[in-house]
Amino acid sequence: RRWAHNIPSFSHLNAVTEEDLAHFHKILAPTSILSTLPPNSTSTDDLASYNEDWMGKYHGQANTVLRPRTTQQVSEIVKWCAKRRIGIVPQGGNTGLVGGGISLQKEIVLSLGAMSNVRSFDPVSGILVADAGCVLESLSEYIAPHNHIMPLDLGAKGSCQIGGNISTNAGGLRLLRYGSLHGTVLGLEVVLPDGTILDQLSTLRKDNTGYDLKQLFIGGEGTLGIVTGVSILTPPAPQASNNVFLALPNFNNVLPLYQTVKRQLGEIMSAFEYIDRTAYDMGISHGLGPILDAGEVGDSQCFVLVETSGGNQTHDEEKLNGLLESLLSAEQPLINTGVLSQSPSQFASIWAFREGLTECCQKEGKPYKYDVSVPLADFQKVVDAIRERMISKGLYGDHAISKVMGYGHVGDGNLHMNVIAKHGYRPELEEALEPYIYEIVASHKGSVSAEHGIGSMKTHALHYSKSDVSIEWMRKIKQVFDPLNIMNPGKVLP
Ligand code: FAD
Ligand code: S2G
Ligand code: ZN
Repeated sequence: RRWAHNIPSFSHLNAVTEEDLAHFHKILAPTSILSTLPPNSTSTDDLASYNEDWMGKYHGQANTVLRPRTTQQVSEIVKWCAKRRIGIVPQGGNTGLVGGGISLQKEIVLSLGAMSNVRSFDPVSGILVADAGCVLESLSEYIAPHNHIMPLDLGAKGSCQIGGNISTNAGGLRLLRYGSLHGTVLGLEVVLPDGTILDQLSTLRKDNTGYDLKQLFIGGEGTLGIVTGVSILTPPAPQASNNVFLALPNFNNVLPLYQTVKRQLGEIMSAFEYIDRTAYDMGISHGLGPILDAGEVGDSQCFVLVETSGGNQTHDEEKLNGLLESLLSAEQPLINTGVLSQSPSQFASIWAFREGLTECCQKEGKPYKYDVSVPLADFQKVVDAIRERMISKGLYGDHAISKVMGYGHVGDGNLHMNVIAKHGYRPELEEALEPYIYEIVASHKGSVSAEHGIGSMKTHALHYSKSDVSIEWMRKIKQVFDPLNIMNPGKVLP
């Protein structure tokens, strides 16, 4: 059984009893409750999707899942759990990658999935107010006819919820252009660990009155309260979107390429993604693409996807064609080959290649994921150091670690390392990887978690990226909001 690092003892918490369940039945409709306890006696299989994470790496033991439909119901559930000292794991789309949404012991899972109404959308300002359980992709579809887009996009869009995105402060493929949720979220409605409803669902662009409390819940990973409502500023849809997919002879060309692209495309550049050759070959082997002619790709060592979002299709295409020509005609071409998407479907298939890599990792085996921030110049060095490490430990090859690869959001300095365990997670593999990888990242003055958060996976690694003083004051904030430690206990803080 793969579990989080030395699971903390929740001696301060109680498991759910039939009496608790009877109380939940007073708050919720029967269809909103799944529990192995009588009178529900749901089979554990029916709870499986709530007790296992997207990667199949974390396994919870919750015997009760509650699916409230209103903020008031969330508040009443939390009040009862506070009184009875029952742990609560808020859960959205369960696509998180650090075990944050999976129970560690007998906490209940409080799923926001049944709270999926759009409350309002103003097509003039682009301000959207929605329940936390709205799936990201469905919000995109809701505002598209009004020529607006969500300010974030990620491969999990079909399942992840806006409340979960906010709680993990998800970055994704559009951060370079539209910034982080710390800037685009205007207000939140949160049920605090004592059941109080904190209604800060402001739709004001500017409101400089007192401490900005909502920022604590953005990236709070469900440890300070349950986000039930979101007010977010959505940008107008770009009039023209294009993308190019480029093959580079080697990694050293990425930096000069990034500088050239930024200079030549300027304000219309909206994404700059990196894919190393191992990840590229994996994608091809699982049917992604093809995007480039294999002959022209030759022994290219890495690939870059650049997207532009501008105001004028023709103008932007001219800029991109000019860029491609200059790259290919240079004395020392920075690229071996490249393609500019010629149609919406080609545009989509280029993005599908990048977004599909995460799924491919799951098909290859069980991935150890290290979502880190390191200086762009060190991306390849860090990936190679991990591969060397596993080789030196005799843990590289089909019997253990079959692939070590890197891809990610260059513009954010965010590298996603995926170390694939072909035959499943094994303690000796993790022991070879951790804390080695965290020490490497720290030696590059990086962050051990760029966008996926800490969850239960990295509580022991927080100190590599945050000082003792920082961690001490995070504890104080946790103590103020959740003195009973019932809200997602064992997550984020060591
Ligand atoms: P869950 O996984 O259900 O929960 C995540 C955390 O938030 C948990 O700690 C949970 O307790 C808490 N939580 C959830 N909902 C609430 C709520 N309403 N109130 C309080 N706490 C809550 N991440 C990126 O940043 N960038 C990417 O590019 C990216 N790509 C991905 C691609 C794929 C294919 C997958 C599977 C994941 C990817 N992720 C990415 C991970 C991303 O963080 C999660 O997918 C997403 O943001 C979490 O949303 P969720 O609704 O699935 O939350
Ligand atoms: C991405 C998803 C996680 C991973 O694709 O940008 O955030 O390591 C990642 O594939
Ligand atoms: Zn990412």
